[in-house]
Amino acid sequence: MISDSSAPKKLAHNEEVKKASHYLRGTLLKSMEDPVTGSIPDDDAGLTKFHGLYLQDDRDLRQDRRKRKLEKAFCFMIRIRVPGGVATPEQYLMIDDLAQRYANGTIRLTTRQAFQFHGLLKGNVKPVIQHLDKVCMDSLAACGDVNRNVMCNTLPEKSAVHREVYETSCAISQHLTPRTRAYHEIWLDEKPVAGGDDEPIYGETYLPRKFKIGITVPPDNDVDVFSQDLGYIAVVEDGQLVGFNVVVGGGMGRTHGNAKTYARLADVLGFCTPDQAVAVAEAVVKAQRDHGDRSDRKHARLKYTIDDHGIDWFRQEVEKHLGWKLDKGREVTLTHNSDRYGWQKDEDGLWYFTPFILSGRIKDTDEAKYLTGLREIAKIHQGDFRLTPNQNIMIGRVSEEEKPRIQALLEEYKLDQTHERSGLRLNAMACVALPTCGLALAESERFLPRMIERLETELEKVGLQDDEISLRITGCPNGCARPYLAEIGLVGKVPGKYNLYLGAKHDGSRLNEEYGSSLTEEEIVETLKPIFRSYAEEREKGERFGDFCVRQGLITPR
Ligand code: SRM
Ligand code: SF4
Repeated sequence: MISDSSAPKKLAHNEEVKKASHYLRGTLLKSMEDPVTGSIPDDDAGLTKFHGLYLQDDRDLRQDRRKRKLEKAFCFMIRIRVPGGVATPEQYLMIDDLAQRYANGTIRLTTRQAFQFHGLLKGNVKPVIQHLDKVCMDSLAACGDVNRNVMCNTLPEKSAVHREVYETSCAISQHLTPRTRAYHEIWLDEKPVAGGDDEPIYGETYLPRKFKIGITVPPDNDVDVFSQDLGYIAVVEDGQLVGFNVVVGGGMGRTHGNAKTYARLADVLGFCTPDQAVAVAEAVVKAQRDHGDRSDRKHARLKYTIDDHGIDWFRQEVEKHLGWKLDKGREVTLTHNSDRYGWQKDEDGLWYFTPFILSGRIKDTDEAKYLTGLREIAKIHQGDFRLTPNQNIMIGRVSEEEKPRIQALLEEYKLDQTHERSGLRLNAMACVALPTCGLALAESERFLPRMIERLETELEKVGLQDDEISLRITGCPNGCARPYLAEIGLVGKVPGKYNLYLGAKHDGSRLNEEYGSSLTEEEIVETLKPIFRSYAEEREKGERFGDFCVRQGLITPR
């Protein structure tokens, strides 16, 4: 049979669910109230993502519960949006309180500057959302086929520029937040409003796939701007923000064994002024809305739309929506995609402290009580908190007067011990993976401490303990900790085995490449040992580990 390539392709099931959902309502109200099960039907579970919720189950308990003929230990993960990554102490205290009362007692800082709770029982979802609303926080559009949390460089030292780029990220976030009242009706018990819903930007089927935006200010690239569907790189002249280089089509997600899926860095689309940034975001979103592949979710991100049609075609589509032409991108220099720890001062004389939080998991342990410590800080803090793109939380805008009291609490709760950490540890991230992530093929967050310890031992032997080498681990190839932008990336293949990637550039402008496949912990260490040794002995002055791997021909960048 001859296939007709011009025939319309069958839409992915999610498209039907979105269309039938009446602007993200589905039967959610009813299924969330069903006391018989801790779960909800699949189609509703698809819709909860747009409300910032994931239906999960504790995978550690699966086997035992199966044997005992019990349903899975269902629970919800909620992702709380923090546009631009800035939260008030009052909001932080609410997050802390809700984590204790309704979730598993820990707070998870994500790689996109959001908060997450794990282990919420179905009946606790609504009270949590209602409490969040009291401090002007929400989880709407934290997940789903819409624009997600807009990321923003934490930029402590240039307060005036930070204010502007932060305001831009909030303006974009607000402009692209879905207009449906479903969230307010389902979770906040608000009455339907006359006239019904309208989604002027998205339409009733929203986007073909998730959409991510991040803004950075050179030389920082903490947001990994080239991994975003849409990225803005600030152009600052004489201390003034003059505009942004706009980049499009980045993404990390791929699938093992499927070469049609790949990580991709964003291309430069052009330059816009600060007051054009929101319009550009809307135009890019609309172009992807109309041309993204709605038949195959593995081919639906903007990166594939651009590769299918070309960047020049895409620019024309965006400019059609804009009604004007983008300028050419300007010269910018990025130097690092990491966080900077310890105290830093801004141009207004305010202080910022970034402690290191392993995998972004804020909890109390026998060794250190970070959860209690940050709570005590939030109780007296007059400034803000800034969630970083590397799963840390910065205590921001501390006055000279307030600093000694904050410092005393940092010491009391051992949050000030950054200087005792190795360069590898301070540049390490891991995604959540097991036991909550339904897609995990291997451990990640729970594997990271051990992997760091083993590699630290080897690095110390060759005198590299202080060298900044980035290590990012994920439990599957989806790339939630942006592992393809790490100098050492480990990506889960099956339980206990990982693909090893080497050679990304420390400024986030070059992807790494696969160096070893399906390696055990022991094999990873044995593979890296000689490379660490030759790096220590043969590197050129100032040469970073990723660059060394490329120069030595260990991998060939694409
Ligand atoms: Fe992610 C799916 C966790 C950042 C690419 N991600 C998931 C889910 C929701 C699993 C699921 O669909 O059932 C994970 C929930 C785990 C759990 O138990 O909490 C999950 N992703 C995370 C977080 C929490 C990882 C972390 O340790 O911080 C991050 C939350 C960010 C946020 O606040 O919004 C997170 N995810 C990312 C990033 C990094 C980024 O955006 O900068 C990526 C790679 C960038 C990209 O999108 O290309 C990422 N997550 C994915 C993908 C692959 C998407 C793709 O294009 O193929 C999936 C799977 C999917 O969408 O089908 C996914
Ligand atoms: Fe889960 Fe994979 Fe994302 Fe890790 S990378 S949180 S295992 S989806």
